[in-house]
Amino acid sequence: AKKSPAKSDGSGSAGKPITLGFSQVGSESGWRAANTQSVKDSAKAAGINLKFSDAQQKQENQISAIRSYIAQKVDVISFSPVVVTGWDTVLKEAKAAGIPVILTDRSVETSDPSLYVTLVGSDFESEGERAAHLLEKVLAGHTGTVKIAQLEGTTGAAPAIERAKGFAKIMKASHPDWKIIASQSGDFTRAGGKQVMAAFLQAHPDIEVLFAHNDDMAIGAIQSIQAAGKAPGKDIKIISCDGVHDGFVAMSKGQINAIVECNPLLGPQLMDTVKTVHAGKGSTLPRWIKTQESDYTADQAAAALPSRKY
Ligand code: GYE
Repeated sequence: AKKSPAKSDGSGSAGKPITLGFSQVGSESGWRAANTQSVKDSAKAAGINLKFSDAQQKQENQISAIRSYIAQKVDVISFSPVVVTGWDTVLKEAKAAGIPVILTDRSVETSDPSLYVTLVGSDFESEGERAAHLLEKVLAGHTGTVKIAQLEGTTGAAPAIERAKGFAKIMKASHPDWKIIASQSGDFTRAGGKQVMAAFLQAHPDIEVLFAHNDDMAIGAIQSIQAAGKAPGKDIKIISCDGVHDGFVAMSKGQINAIVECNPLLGPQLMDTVKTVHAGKGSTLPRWIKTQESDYTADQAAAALPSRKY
C-alpha cells in the first residue's frame, strides 16, 4: 500500500503517528544501554510510536522480532544486526510488504542493496585504525617487539570484524614489530573480557598490550590483570573502544591508557531518518550516515569525564 507523506512532527498520514519497529541487539554493554535509552528518548521526543524488542544477542530473536513487525504492519523497521550475514530472507519479506528498513549501529552483508535504505552508525574500520594510532602514542619511545592480546567483540559482528581489520591494517603498514599473540572473542561483555583475559594471561604471561574492542571487556580484563598481580595501564597497556562512563573512570585512574570514542547516541539522527524515509524521501539520503567521534588519552580523561553524556 502506498503511504502518504509524514509530517515533520512525527505524524504520518492523517495525523497518525509513525510506528517504528526496532530490534535491539541485546544489553551486553554500557554502550548498548546508552544506545537503547537514546532510541527510546528520541522516539518519544519525535512523537514516533516505538515498538522495541531486545534480542539478547541472538540472531533468531532478531529475525522473529522483524517478522512480527512485518505482521503488525509497522511503518518503518530499524535494527542493529547482531552479526553481518544471514539477513537477506527476512529483509526480502520486509521489502515485499512495502516496509522500509533502516540499519542502525551495525551493518549487514548483502548482495542486494535495495534491501535497506541507509545505515546510521559508526565507521568501525576507522575505529580500529584509530586504536592503532593511539597505541603508537601510548608506546612513544618503545622499540622492538610489542606483544599484543586482542579481545574481540561478538564473532561475526560488524564492529568485531572491522575494528580488527583496521587495527591489523596499520600494524601491517607501519609496525612489523607489533605481534598479536592472542586473539579471541569476549562477546562485548565484562564477564567475557574477564574470563578470556584470565586465560590469555595463563598462556601468555608476557602480554604487553591489550586491545579490547569495547570498554566493558577492558574493564573485565582489568580484574584478571590485577588478579595476576599486574598493574593495568602500566605493566599491560590498554586501548579500548566506546568511551562509556565507566571506561572514562578507568582511564582517569590510569588503568586504560586510551579510548577510541564510538558514540551510541544515535537516536535523534535515527528518528530524523525515519521521518525522511516515511515521507518517501529515502532516496535523497546517503547510503551511510556516519557518526562523528573523537579519541582520548589518559591525560585527558579527568577533564573530559564530567561532560561525558553516556
Ligand atoms: O562497541 C559494544 C557494543 O555495535 C558499536 O556493540 C556497537 C558495539 C559497541 O556491545 O560495546
